[in-house]
Amino acid sequence: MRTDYEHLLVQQDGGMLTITMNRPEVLNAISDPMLDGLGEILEEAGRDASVRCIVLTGAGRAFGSGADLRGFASAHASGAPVTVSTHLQKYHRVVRAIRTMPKPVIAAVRGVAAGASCNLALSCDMRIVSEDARFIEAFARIGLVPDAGGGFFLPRLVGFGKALELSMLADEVSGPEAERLGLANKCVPAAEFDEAVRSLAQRLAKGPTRAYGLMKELINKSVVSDLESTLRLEGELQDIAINTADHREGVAAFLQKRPAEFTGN
Ligand code: T3D
Repeated sequence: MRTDYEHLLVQQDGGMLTITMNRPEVLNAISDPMLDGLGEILEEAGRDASVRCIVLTGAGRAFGSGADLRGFASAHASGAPVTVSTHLQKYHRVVRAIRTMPKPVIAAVRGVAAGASCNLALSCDMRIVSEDARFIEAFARIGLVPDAGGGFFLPRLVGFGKALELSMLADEVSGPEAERLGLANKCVPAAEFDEAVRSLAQRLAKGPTRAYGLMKELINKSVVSDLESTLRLEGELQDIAINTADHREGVAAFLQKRPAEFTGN
């Protein structure tokens, strides 16, 4: 696994891979090297069997402040219309890598998660947040629409009306409120945050990885599908899961009254 990325720190501890967005002086505002690196690492992590859970987080006091705004004003200098949709494909590569990754991806959010950084967190499988977390769909503050997948994930996590409220008002959502709304899976006191993230990630890294991948496929597809198609897919995926070594180990462990030791196979 390559680790020398600009604006990113990459660290593997057993089956847990931690990717840290690393521009703390600008609250981890997203740069092109950061975005390209995220796409590359996540795709590689998806292929690397030694990685069984990924943690996405930010260095310093923030998760991330969204796209780096310092180049935005000069983009309009010539007066010609600006096109951003091609650039957004870099974000889409990251979102796709997270959603198609056949293993769990956790966003560990302390401090602010604004704009595209907020929406990258929403594209992860779970969000564990510190009490001091601040989620901000900041786009309305600068007259933009939610991007980086926010239009897909936000209403599915919090419902239609709340998604529009958070998008239009761009108000801050605290960590405890994020948990209450379903934006975060769990909010923990700041002093317990690092240990809570590590404990969740290590637990997932020791789980039945292939079944996790199949679960992601089932849930990803079910939110854009109908009952009949989902029931059909459930059968196809269970035919795969039931033939894994981890399934056999789980059943043996139950019958022998001992904890299961999953290998991810
Ligand atoms: O092509 C494309 O990429 C289009 C995609 C767009 C996607 C988007 O993400 S649009 C949304 C972009 N983000 C924002 O609008 C948020 C901008 N930042 C803020 O509103 C505030 O900084 C925060 C609410 C996030 C945090 O506030 P606070 O008071 O905790 O911190 P601060 O003092 O504002 O920021 C600390 C430093 O980080 C400061 O630098 P300084 O003054 O100490 O030198 C600030 O300028 C810098 N910073 C914060 N956010 C950004 C940033 N620098 C560049 N870009 C940022 N997004």
